[in-house]
Amino acid sequence: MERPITLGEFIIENQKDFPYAKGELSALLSSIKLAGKVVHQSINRAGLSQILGKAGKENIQGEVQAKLDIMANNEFINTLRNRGEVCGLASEELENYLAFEEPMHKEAKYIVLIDPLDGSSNIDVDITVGTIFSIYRRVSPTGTTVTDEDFLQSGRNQVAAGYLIYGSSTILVYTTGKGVNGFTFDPGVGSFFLSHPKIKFPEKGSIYSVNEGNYIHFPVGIKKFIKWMQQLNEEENRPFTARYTGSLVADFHRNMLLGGIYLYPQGSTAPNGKLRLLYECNPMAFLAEQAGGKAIDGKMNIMDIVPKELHERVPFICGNSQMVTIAEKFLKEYP
Ligand code: AHM
Ligand code: MG
Repeated sequence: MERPITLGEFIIENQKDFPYAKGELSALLSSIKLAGKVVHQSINRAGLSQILGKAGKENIQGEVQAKLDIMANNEFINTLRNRGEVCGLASEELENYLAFEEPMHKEAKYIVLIDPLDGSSNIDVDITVGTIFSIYRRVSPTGTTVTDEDFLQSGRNQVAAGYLIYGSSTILVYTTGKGVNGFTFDPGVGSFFLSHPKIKFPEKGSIYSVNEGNYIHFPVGIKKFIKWMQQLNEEENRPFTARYTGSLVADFHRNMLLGGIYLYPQGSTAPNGKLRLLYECNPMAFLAEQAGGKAIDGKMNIMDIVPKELHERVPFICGNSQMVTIAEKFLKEYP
């Protein structure tokens, strides 16, 4: 049997797609791959190495940090800082962005935004979590300190985005704007192998993921859309199936492979929903579009939003294109 290509081989092979590339983006992706292996290892041994549980601190969003949140955050920051491709990094776990200014970062062109451990409330109960990353080229001149402008770019400017899903297998899924590919980690060999080439949403979806406990708070259009998905219509394969883990990465991954829609709408208690535009929504929107799907905030495409602040939240509806378009219609009809 032919050996599948490794992530390292794939990255190098595809480097030529970037006219300006000198291998820096490839090196950056390799750093993410490396940090991902370390986090995979820690998550797998978490119950044995006493790093489950809360850290006793809150992050900038006022959310309780798990010990693994902090561990994953440090791992990604240190790994990316140890090499010269990144000049600045913003994390869901940190109040402000970091400027990397050691001599090795002088020529660095890239900034990274990261949710180091998404769905971390699931860790202690052994449910899938993930890491989400988003990569941009800086807009300020090389060699200067990074500015707000470098981080507050619209999602359309992303040069790469992806996630690691720490599930029954650990898989790294990413895009550089030329489709979406997934690589499964073989812990015995220590390498990621191409297992999910050219991922596309199935044309029709029949799964929906939403925290229905918040139903009472949802806008009317979303309530009507949910009821529509639950109605009997054999021709359209309705009622659809509800699946919600509380880990965006897990819900997105399943919906992309099997066909479905993820919703985190606004509610009266969360006027802009819960998810963060820069660390969660933009990278998932980039992947979704590259896989033939769609992502909106209810009114516009997620990647067209111009961010105003680092930790901005937006309502998020993302998945199979047909399903998102129907949700959009309901929202227009019942604003
Ligand atoms: P986190 O980054 O603090 O883990 O929060 C994001 C997570 C998503 O992964 C998930 O879809 C959502 O929050 C679940 O929220 P809720 O528990 O309100 O349904
Ligand atoms: Mg998150």
